[in-house]
Amino acid sequence: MRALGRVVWAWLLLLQLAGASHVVHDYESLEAEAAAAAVPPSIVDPLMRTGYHFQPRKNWINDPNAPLYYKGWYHLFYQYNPKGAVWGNIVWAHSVSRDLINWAALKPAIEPSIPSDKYGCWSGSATTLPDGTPVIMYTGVSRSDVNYQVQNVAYPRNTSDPLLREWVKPSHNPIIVPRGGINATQFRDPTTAWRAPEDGRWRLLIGSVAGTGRGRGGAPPRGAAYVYRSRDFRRWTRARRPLHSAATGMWECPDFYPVGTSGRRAGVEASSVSAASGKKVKYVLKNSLDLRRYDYYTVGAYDRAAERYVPDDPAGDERHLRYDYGNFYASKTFYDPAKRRRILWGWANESDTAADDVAKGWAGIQAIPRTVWLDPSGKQLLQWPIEEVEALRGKSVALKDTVIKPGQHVEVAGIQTAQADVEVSFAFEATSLASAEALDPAMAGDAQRLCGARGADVGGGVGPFGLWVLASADRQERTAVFFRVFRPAHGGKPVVLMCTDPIKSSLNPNLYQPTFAGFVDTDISNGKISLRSLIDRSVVESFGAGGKTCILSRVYPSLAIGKNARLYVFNGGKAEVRVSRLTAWEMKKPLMNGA
Ligand code: DQQ
Repeated sequence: MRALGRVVWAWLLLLQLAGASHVVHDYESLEAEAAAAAVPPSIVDPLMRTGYHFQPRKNWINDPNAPLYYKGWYHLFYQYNPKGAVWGNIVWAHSVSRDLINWAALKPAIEPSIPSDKYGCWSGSATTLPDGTPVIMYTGVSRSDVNYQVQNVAYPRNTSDPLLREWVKPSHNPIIVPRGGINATQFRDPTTAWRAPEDGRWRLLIGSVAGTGRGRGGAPPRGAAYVYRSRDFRRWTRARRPLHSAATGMWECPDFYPVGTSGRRAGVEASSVSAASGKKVKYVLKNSLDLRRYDYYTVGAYDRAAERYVPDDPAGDERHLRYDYGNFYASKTFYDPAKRRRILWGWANESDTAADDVAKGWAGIQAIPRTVWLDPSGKQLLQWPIEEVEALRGKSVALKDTVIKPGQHVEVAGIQTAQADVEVSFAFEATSLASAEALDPAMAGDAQRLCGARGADVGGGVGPFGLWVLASADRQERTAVFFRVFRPAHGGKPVVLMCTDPIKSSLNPNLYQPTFAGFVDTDISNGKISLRSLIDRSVVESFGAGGKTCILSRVYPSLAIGKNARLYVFNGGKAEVRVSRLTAWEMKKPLMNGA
């Protein structure tokens, strides 16, 4: 009881610490625009504010930075504008949590204060030194005229403070500057460093471009992840060649880490991998493509002697595996020593207008943290919401062995579903695969185009089947999350498409409502597939086939708000589909930075 009291007290204290308010003063023109734009009331309705996704009390947020675990506390830093709901004045906001679900805001950890970060404290990562001290390396913008980018470090002032409230920038900053042909305006977002047990040297990556101009035939310049090495975390030298590069344009927020090949969920701490144990791991290289604003990764091998990375799939850089086929960017993983897992954080921007954001007073959330591990095939990652999120589950309803006939829908009633967690297993007769639609070869490599052409309301063979979430009672508004099965033109195994179609998600006409889609690399010949959707008022985060394909979508209903939001299972195909089991839980609101 006493212990519980202490925890509650600690939370109250932290909530007080979080109370510092900020003044909006330099967004007059946007504010005026917002006032003139007759923002639909639903956008500013507090019921549209996400309930259990990470967000501060107000204002703009983007990239998650330097997630780490220290003395019993999880820390998340993030890009934050203390002065308004659009990007600008960027500082590192700082929040702490015991469980990755309940968060308390502290004062910003890193703000412009030295010549080498005077014009911005941009993204970066944390590394835990051998004595347990975390060190942050981040990008500082040191000239405003050309966005000149350098890398700085910051250390905790007091390592006995588990909340790491104060960060000190040593006088030897900046510690990495863009020399030797590096494009100084495209040189940012250092990764967590790793140390090879054999030589004790630190390595890290910095996102950049190789060369200055465009490639042949107007191709974008090569995105590049440069390797820097150091013995003392102070003097860093660049390896001659980048770890990897590809003709994709600028690589923001690179991430590079080992994953075990056993198929188990356990994570691998990068500095624990020796030459010998390296045989039991593969590596993941992720880059955030500035040109597309999506996060792409490949799985491959790391040649430690040559300091080079080679994707297993030679066409991997063009094939574009994504963490998430929706709105998810600038992500970053960290190794959680408390539960020996690797956790992925990613930023989800709004899909409304900047004027809407100013009117709401907030913009941006972080996706629910996901555990990531290597699929047993070795070809891709699997992702699943961290188990802690299940502590928020409240009242539930279930469906069992429910047949959804072609063209039918069934309501999942009895709980509020504006803030919910839904897990569903679908089944259909394997013989119905004969009625699956033919796959247009022109779209066979482009899930998004395919879903754009064969959206949720276009009848099919096997599928579309799935969920209508955040739906109004008359279903005028609804966001469809669904699967659709295709027969490839030249035979071979059926192709499964997973889509989120928000075309009908709102009566508000001013929204960006693209369909999002990815293929699901699964064997559907047994007629079974699962779906989980985390619904949170203006976000739907979905995990297909146990986390093989993930799609996060921002939606802003105008009718399906609060108690008026409904949930349905639907089947728009010709084949009968059975819900073997569906459970939907109401989700409670955790402590969220005083929001
Ligand atoms: N956001 C940061 C940059 C990074 C970009 C600036 C990615 O460091 O490249 O806020 O969203």
